[in-house]
Amino acid sequence: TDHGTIRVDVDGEIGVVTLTNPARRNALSRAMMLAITEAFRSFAERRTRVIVLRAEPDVSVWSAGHDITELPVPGRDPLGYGDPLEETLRAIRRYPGPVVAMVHGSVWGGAFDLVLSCDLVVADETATFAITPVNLGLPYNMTGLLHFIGRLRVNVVKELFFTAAPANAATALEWGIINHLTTSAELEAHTMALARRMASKAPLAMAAIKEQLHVLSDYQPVAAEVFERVQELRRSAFESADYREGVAAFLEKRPPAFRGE
Ligand code: KGA
Ligand code: KGA
Repeated sequence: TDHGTIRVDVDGEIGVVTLTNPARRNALSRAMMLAITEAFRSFAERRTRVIVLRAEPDVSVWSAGHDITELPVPGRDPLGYGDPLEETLRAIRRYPGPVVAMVHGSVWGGAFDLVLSCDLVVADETATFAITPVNLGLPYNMTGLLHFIGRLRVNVVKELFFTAAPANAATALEWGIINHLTTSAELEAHTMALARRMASKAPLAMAAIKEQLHVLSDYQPVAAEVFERVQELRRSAFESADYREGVAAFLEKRPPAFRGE
């Protein structure tokens, strides 16, 4: 199946979603996100046991993250509940079987959230991981931060968010971003062997265990007053001149000049 931005293949009990828009560095556009969400819906109907999410071989960028040209204009929440990327993250997290991210190349911004929303991550030595909202002046969202806190230590999450610096593959392994680090030559075979092993196991037990792990790790009770205070902080950022400047600077291919207002 060809959705333009992705390719969907079925290899026995394993579904493979390949990001196929290297000209845009696999930026997570609305079209691509709707195609992935739809692919997961049809995998679920066919009871596909395990899903692998990958880019094409030999790309230097696995994904450049949220399509910056499609970010909401300043003044609106850039990562609202209905954002197509957020819908895709939920589709992956709710999928009743394991989803494996297979990473060759660099992973940026929302694509890092996408990778962490998969159940396992296998990467090769070219993989790097950066979370970049402070380059754009964009206040990241609560569920997104919870995705990071649920997978990584808080000091690691803070360093990633505060520096926006890419973590290389060795660091990613040490920090627990990835399950396995392989050579580029072995990446695909290693990932598919792992997927096949999981695909041979009992799917109902698997689905129940995955759901329990998510229920136990994906939610944090937050008082209404606390949520509103944090939302106010986020609003002061997404209504700021700096957010406008961050997006404009990317589009104009120049460094941003932030002023804290
Ligand atoms: N959104 C929209 N267009 C993008 C894009 C993105 N995220 N990333 C790249 N492009 C476009 C880019 O403008 C260019 O278009 C083309 O893809 C090739 O990119 O051909 P055009 O019209 O000029 P480029 O930059 O020439 O490729 P490169 O030199 O190989 O560099 C690749 C990288 C990935 C290093 C570079 O494109 C880059 O820095 N992209 C942005 C990475 C980023 O900061 N992403 C975070 C997006 O924000 C996000 O996900 C959130 C929600 N966040 O951080 O909070
Ligand atoms: N329950 C009941 N009987 C067991 C048993 C078990 N978990 N494990 C071994 N036995 C019996 C086995 O049937 C055999 O009986 C004897 O102990 C010697 O085992 O002599 P019998 O009547 O044939 P066996 O298999 O001959 O020994 P071995 O060749 O040395 O192999 C050892 C292992 C541990 C590799 C093998 O016995 C094995 O695979 N056992 C099952 C391991 C397992 O999967 N356990 C998980 C059980 O489930 C569980 O704890 C939960 C709740 N869970 O996973 O969610």
